[in-house]
Amino acid sequence: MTTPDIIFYTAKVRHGLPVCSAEIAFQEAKADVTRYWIDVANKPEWFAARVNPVGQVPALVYGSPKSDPENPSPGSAKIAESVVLLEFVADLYPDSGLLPKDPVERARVRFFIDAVSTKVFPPFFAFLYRGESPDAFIAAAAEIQELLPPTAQFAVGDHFTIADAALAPFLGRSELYFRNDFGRYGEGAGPPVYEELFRSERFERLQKYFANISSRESFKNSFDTEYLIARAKTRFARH
Ligand SMILES: N[C@@H](CCC(=O)N[C@@H](CS)C(=O)NCC(=O)O)C(=O)O
Repeated sequence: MTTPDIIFYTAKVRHGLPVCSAEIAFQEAKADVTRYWIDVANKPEWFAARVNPVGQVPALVYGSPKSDPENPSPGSAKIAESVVLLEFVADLYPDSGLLPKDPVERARVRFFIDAVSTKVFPPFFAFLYRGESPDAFIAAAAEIQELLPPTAQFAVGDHFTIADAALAPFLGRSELYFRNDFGRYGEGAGPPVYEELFRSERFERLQKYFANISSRESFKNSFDTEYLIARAKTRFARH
C-alpha cells in the first residue's frame, strides 16, 4: 500500500463523511487523501501532541509520504483551521478552479470567506448553541445574499470556489436544524428562521444559491442527513 502525501484528520461520524468545508474542497479537487477519523468527544492524546496543538479537526499533515497517521514524521507540515485548509487545497490543486486565476476574482472569493467567518458564524452559533435572538443571524444572511452575483450559480461566478465550500456546511445545517427545530433555543424558535431564510421571497436569491451548492456531489457526499438528524436529537434534546 502506498501512503499518500496528505493525511486529512477529520471528525468521526457514525457513517459517511462529516459536514466540513475542507472535505467539500478536497472532493471538488478530486484529491487523493488519506482520511483519519478523530472522535472529537474522545480525542487520542497523540493528536494534539503530534498534529494540532489546539486539538481540533479539521487538520492535515502534508509531505510525509511514509508516515503513520498516528505518528507523522516530524519534518512534515502540520496545517489546521478550516479557512487555511481551504486556501491550501486550492493552492495544491490550481486546476480545480477552487480559487480563480484572476486577482480581482480571488479577492472576491476571500472577501466572501471573510464575511462568512466574521459575520455569519458568530450569530449562527449564538442562536444555535446559546439560544440568543436569531435576528443578527438573519441580518448576516441578508448581507451574504447581497454579495451574491445576481444570476451566476456560485458566490463568485459560475465556477464553484472555496467561497462556496466555506458557506455550504453552514447553510446546510441551518436548513436542516431550523426546519426540524434543533437548537438550544426555546421550543418553536427554529422553524420561523427556516421559513424566513429558506421559504420567504426576501431570501429567494439565497435559496437559489443554496439549491446550486447543495446539489453538488461534494455536498451530498458529506452531508449525511440521517446521521445529522439522529445526532441532533440527542445533542439538542429539550428536557
Ligand atoms: N476554528 C476551527 C474550528 C474547528 C472546530 O470547531 N472543530 C471541532 C469539530 S467540528 C473540534 O475539533 N472540536 C473538538 C475540540 O474543540 O476539542 C476551524 O475553523 O477549523
